[in-house]
Amino acid sequence: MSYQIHIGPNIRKSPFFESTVKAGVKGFSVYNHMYMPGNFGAPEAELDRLMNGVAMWDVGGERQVEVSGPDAFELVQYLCTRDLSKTKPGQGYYVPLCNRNGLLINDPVLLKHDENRYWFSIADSDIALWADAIAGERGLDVRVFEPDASPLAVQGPKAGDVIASMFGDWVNDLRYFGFRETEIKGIPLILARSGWSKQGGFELYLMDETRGTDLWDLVAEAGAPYDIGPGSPSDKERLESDLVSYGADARLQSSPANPFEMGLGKYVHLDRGGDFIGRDALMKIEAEGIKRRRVGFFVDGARMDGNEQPLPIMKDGQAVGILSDFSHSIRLGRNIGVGLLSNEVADDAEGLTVNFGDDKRAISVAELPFIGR
Ligand code: THG
Repeated sequence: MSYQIHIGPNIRKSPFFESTVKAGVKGFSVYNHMYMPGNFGAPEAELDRLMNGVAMWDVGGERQVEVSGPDAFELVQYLCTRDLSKTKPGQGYYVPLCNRNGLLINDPVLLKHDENRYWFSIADSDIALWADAIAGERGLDVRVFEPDASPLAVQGPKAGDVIASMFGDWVNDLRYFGFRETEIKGIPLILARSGWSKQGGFELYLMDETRGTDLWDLVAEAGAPYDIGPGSPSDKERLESDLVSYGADARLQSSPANPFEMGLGKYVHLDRGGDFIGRDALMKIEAEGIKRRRVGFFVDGARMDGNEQPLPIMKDGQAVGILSDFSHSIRLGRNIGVGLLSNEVADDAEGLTVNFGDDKRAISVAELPFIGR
């Protein structure tokens, strides 16, 4: 059985698209209406580069939503549950976003360029339309738009060596989520210490979409002595490290969840003063207490690699939670996953099962993160 996603005008190509095709991409997913490489046909080598060497990932689908203008801070603060009063230019912040019902709609990194200019580096959901409508309704003097900026991630323990060899040793002084505007060979970009793994690394936000191939080639060349190679955000690593995936672990349309359930309550500052989107709903959710929470799972039995949709977790014939994502952890030698489990069974989480088609597996609760506590 084989399928094809047609290349057509309703899904965009990343500026690194041609380079990833040349590098042997074997499968794409779609993220923010853009093709995003999912694998290069060598899962072991791809994972090994991330864990022990250095990998480069086309994550151009992590689109930027710019908010700029005199009321930029006011709008951004109104959209975020997190208190941004002490934020600094040149620094990024993880800012889960909620709708007015207190449900997660995205979990971007917010880059603060200056007091009047911000980028939301978004996960997979339409944020610009939402943000611009709210700005309009509130009469705020801002522009909300998608700038020409496409991240290329360089991840792994040797990422620092590669990036320092290209840009200089100053890159190692950047704090986590810190960033600086720079250029290389006339290619404008923002260099950040960030990336969706706990193996360390950087992201280069290309700011001229016509130069994707040039930037890709420069990184590949600088990385060659370190055996750099292509890859993509790793499910295995993110599960071991417990990074949240908006889209897999929670998604408004298919598995709605609030930030307290997801373990993201530390980014919800209800008593910071001032109103914000979702505040009333989140106050109520907090007062009533959550009924389920994010936990890790071990899935018994032979090696299994991932699911497409959240799966119901059963106990005594009742659905008591969802397994949102799982994979085989090579480091632990076990199948691991994350999901949401009802409080009612959390204290006595024996006898839990998940059906993978006809294959019924026992699962048990595990402490998060699996690795790196
Ligand atoms: N890089 C960029 N944009 C992105 C992502 C990225 N947009 C989409 C998606 N990834 C956003 N989601 C996350 C989720 C977690 C983290 C980063 C982006 C992350 N979390 C750390 C953790 O949970 O330990 C740190 C959180 C914190 O400091 O508060 O790194 O990867 N450009």
